[in-house]
Amino acid sequence: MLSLRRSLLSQTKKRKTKTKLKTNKNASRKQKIIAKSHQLEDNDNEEEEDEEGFNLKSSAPSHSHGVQPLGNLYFNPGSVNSRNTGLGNLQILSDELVLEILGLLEGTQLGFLATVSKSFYVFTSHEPLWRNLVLDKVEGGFSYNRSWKITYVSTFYPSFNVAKSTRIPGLRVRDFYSDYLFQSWLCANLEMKPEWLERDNIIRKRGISVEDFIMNFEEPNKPVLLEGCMDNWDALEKWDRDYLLNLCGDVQFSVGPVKMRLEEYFRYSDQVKEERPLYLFDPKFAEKIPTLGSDYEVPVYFREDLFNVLGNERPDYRWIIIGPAGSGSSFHIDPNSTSAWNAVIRGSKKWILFPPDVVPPGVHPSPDGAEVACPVSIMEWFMNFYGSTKNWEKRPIECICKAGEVMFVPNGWWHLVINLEESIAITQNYVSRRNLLNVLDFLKKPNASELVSGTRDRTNLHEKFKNAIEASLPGTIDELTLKAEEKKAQQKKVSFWDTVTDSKVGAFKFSF
Ligand SMILES: O=C(O)CCC(=O)C(=O)O
Repeated sequence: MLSLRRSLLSQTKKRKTKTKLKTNKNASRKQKIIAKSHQLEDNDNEEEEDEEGFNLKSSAPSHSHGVQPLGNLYFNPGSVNSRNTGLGNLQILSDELVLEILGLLEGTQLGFLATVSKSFYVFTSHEPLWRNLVLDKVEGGFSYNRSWKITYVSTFYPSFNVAKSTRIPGLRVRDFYSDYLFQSWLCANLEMKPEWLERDNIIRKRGISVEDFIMNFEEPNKPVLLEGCMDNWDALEKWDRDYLLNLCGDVQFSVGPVKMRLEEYFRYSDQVKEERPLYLFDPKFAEKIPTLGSDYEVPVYFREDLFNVLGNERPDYRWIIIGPAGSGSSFHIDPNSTSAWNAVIRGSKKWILFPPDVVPPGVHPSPDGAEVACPVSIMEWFMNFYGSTKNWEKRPIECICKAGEVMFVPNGWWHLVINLEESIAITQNYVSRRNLLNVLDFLKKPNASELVSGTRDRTNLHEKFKNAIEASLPGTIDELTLKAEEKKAQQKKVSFWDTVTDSKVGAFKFSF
């Protein structure tokens, strides 16, 4: 592992993007970077390592065109930021805006612009620009080759000898300072810090009864990690790369905005070094490859799924999830107010969960709940916000979920998940009697057309679901409503007596 050592304190700007609820995009960047560029390291032989420093992955490239965080400029008196000189009149624009404008260009135009100045060379080399071009234009019909820029060239100009041109290492530009570009590179190449992984405060259970699960976890809406409840799955034994590649052949799976064959996805995930790796997340895997669906079975705790009454009209509910280390899901709440289970078949996942009444730091949902703004990447959230959860009154629940273990994610809980190694998992979202009323309430919100997901007919889902429940399980909604009202009344009573009694000693308390 390469070590980054202290050479500056640099405050970077917030990067924000808004995304639909239950999607994986994010935004907001504010941090102190304690790092030094390799360019500076060349002139500095100090050996001490800063305790707040970060470790880079061993696969990290030795530099990102020499880009340094802005704070380093102040360590080099007399130097001029070549970011500005090379941009001409555009230098007044923020890095985000420059990249936004470059994002409107075609690959050939970016190529021409790269020859204008060193600054344009660095900006036009920004990998997400090339990734967007490839994903927009070829919708999955590409074979990833070392970087998105090379992939673009080899896809659209197959006669161009990329092998020869890429033997020449990328240019390293002197005196180029940009927090935005530096952080993007840093987040793509950082190792998870051990202290981000060590907190483990989830309740683990093995072999509990369904009644126990309902009473202690599902009814009170609390997460739990269930061990041993997928031991009988064929998937646990069989699902390695060879098996899946053989079974799936040319079938295409949903990977972010595109569709990819498994072989191409693994080719990509073996080489990827980016801040937000593409994640394979496919809701139709069992329809495409029925064997995948029969290699696992729903754990006994989650067998009641009332959305089944909708037959083919039920919203998407099960996904196969495959991703390399560093891929994952940034903070979100699960769709349609459903609860979920997530079973790890290969690899391991770090989970962080906050209860419904605690919005995680750095996460900003819109008032109607339709959009969420959060940090650009999971790594960025760890760098900038994880530390602040240490002193929070309502600490998150955290754990590492390993192969063979199942996480129960109760409805309404915020959660973030990062794969610590290449992982394969199955997740299902479901509605049981415990959250039926919640789900019905959610589906009839005035902005249901924006909130409801996983189905085309968003506005009518409430009516359809309610009618289908009435037809299949007559009286269930009324019965549950009555029970909920009784519970509420009971809670009110308790809280009144709590005000006049000391519940710990069972005696009255008086206050004057
Ligand atoms: O990346 C993962 O495994 C977590 C998936 C998840 O959070 C979800 O499906 O809601």
